[in-house]
Amino acid sequence: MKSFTCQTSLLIVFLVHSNALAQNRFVPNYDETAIPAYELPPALVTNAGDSVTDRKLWENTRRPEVLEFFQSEVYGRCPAACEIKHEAVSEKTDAINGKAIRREVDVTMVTGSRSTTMRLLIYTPKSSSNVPVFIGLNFQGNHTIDPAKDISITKNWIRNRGGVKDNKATEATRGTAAGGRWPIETIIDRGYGLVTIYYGDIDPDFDDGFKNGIHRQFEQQMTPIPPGERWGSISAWAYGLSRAVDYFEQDDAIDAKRVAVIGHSRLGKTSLWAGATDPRFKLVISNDSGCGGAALSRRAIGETVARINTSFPHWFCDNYQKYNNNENACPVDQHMLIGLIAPRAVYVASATGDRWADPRGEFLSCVHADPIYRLLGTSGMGGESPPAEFPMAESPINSGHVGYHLRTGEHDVTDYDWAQYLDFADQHVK
Ligand code: GTR
Repeated sequence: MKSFTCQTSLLIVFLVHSNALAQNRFVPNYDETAIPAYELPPALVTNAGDSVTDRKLWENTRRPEVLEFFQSEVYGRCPAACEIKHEAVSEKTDAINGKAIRREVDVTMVTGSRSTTMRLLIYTPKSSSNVPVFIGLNFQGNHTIDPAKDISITKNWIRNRGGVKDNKATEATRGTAAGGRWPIETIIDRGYGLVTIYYGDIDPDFDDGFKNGIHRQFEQQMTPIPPGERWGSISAWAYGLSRAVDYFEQDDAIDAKRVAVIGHSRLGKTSLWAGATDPRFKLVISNDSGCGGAALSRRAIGETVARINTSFPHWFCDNYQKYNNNENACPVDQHMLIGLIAPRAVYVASATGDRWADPRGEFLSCVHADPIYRLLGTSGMGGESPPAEFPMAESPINSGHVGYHLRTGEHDVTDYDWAQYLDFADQHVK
């Protein structure tokens, strides 16, 4: 009897515990009919309730209001631009089958006695100068985008994935992101340069209360800012991208007026925020950026605000947590992030197998940003009005200033994606 009681109570404890676990486990919704009721905040109505019907009211009133909301409620406030210094590290004049000059340049961001150095890996076509460039952060180190043996390997913290152990990059990971993600030769053949930076040079991607990376450098500048509004890692990475453009202004090989910023996934969220905050990015590309990127948060399909704030609390500012399971209370949604880039060109891409990022929600952000683009004198997504239907896979929408495609396949960057970006760049930055 005693043992029966003991077993029974153990069973009860087990059942209660597993039930609690199940309740905490996040189960994503993928059912369009189960989306919560929502109304998007109006992009073209000022906080005072006035309809924005001309460029002046957008530029002077509504755009600053929207930017302010994204700073205080979503990504956090960045410090002002700092001084930069640069130093050449290496140069190879016959890279990429003799077609490109490949350089490594250290750009150091300086504030008083503190500094952070990011290493730029730069490819420019051999036969030209002052070229338009793509810039994109990479996940696992500059040496992963090209198998060349003489690209330096970062000593900074690296996420343990793709064969990385003990958070250290090694020889074994050279070239592991080459190819579809970084088709260097194709980019060079099309007349563009390519610049990449390991994102961990700017801020390591883990939650440590902002003790490291560029966050540490700006501790003092952040003190007067309310804690909930201080910059998260997405803001920090975007800040680094802007400082890279500061450097481009001093590099004759690169035309700092024709810069396209590209990013995948969390780095796609970053490219959108970089484009929203720095008008020097003439084309902004979001590859599979999903929640906190191009996808409308209010749909809560796949990854949600609550889920992303739980898994990655350091990406956004602390105020963003207010919108966990409470998206309707947020004064902005992600179509307004795309609107902040207007009238500059933006391209959003999704993949059919990337339901976690909500492809339809990414498309709808473009549709709802379209009126801002039209107000500013462009044709938005092209045609007389934005498309009424979610497009089929491999049917890019690219005739206006807001491009979109859905690609068959998984969460990744592929040759197909790059082919669309290069065509779009030919129209907007070349
Ligand atoms: C996932 C995250 C996504 C996306 C992705 C990535 O785990 O949920 O929002 O950013 O990581 O960046 O690889």
